[in-house]
Amino acid sequence: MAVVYQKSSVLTDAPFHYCPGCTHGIIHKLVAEVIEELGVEGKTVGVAPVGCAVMAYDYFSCDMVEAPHGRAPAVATGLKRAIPTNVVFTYQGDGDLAAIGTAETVHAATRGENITIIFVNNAIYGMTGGQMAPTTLPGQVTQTTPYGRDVTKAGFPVRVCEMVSTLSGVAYAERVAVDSVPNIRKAKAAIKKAFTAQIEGKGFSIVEILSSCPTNWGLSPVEALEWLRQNMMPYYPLGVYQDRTEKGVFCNE
Ligand SMILES: Cc1ncc(C[n+]2csc(CCOP(=O)(O)OP(=O)(O)O)c2C)c(N)n1
Ligand code: SF4
Repeated sequence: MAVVYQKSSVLTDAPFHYCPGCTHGIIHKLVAEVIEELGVEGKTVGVAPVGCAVMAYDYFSCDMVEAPHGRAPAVATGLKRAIPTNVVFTYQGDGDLAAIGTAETVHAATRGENITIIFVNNAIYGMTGGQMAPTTLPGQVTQTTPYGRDVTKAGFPVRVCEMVSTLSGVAYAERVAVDSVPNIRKAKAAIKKAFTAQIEGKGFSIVEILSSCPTNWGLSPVEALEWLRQNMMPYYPLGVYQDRTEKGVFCNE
C-alpha cells in the first residue's frame, strides 16, 4: 500500500503527554519535519524548557538538553558557540521565555546569537495550573486573575515579536498560529525560514506561535481554537516583524 503520511523520523515513538486538543503536539511535528527536510538531524541540538514542553527531550530524536526555567537562550548560546556548525534551537513557553527568561531572550537577540527560538504563546502558565503569564490578555480570567487581568495592577501583555524586532541582532522574527490548516502550513514555512537563516549564519531568529491551552482556558479543543482566533489574534497580529535574512545582522555593523 502506498504511504501517504509518515511521522517524521525526528520524532521518537514516545506518546505525547499533552492534554487533548493542546497544540504543542502540532508544533513539535512542524519542528521535526523542518529538521528532517533540511537534512540537519545529525547536527541539531534542541533545548527543552520548563513548562508543559519540559519533556520535549523525550519526543525529538535529535540531541536535546534540558535548561533551567527561562535559561534556554543562554544554554543555546553556549551550545552554539562551542560547536558553531551545530543547528541549535530552543522550545519555550510564554512563562518560560517572557517572564523568568526575558533577560536571556533579549540579550541573546541583541547579541545576534545565531540560534533559533520556537516561542509557544498560549497566554497562560499551562504546566503549573493556569496562572497569569506576561502574555495573558487584558481582562482574561486565570487562576490568579479571577476577575480578569487588570492592566492597572498587572500591566499590559508583552508583545515579544514587536519587542525583539527593534533589536539589531535579530535576523528573523515572525508570529504565526496553529489554529487552522492554512495557518499551520504558514507556521511550518516560518520555522523553516528561521532554521535556514541560522544555517546560513544570518543571526538570531524567532518564531512566535499562538497556541491553545484548552485545559486551563476551560474550553473544548474546538472552542479553544476559536477563542485564540477571536481574542489572541487581534492583540498579537500575525506577520513578519523583522527580516534581515538577505544580508544577515552583521553586514552593516
Ligand atoms: C525557577 C522556577 N520557577 C518557577 C517554576 C514553576 N514553573 C514551572 S512551569 C512554569 C510556567 C510554564 O508556563 P509556560 O512557559 O507558559 O509554558 P506552558 O506550560 O504554558 O507550555 C512555572 C512558573 C519552576 N519550575 N522553576
Ligand atoms: S496544560 Fe495547556 S499547554 Fe499544558 S499540555 Fe495541557 S493544554 Fe497543553
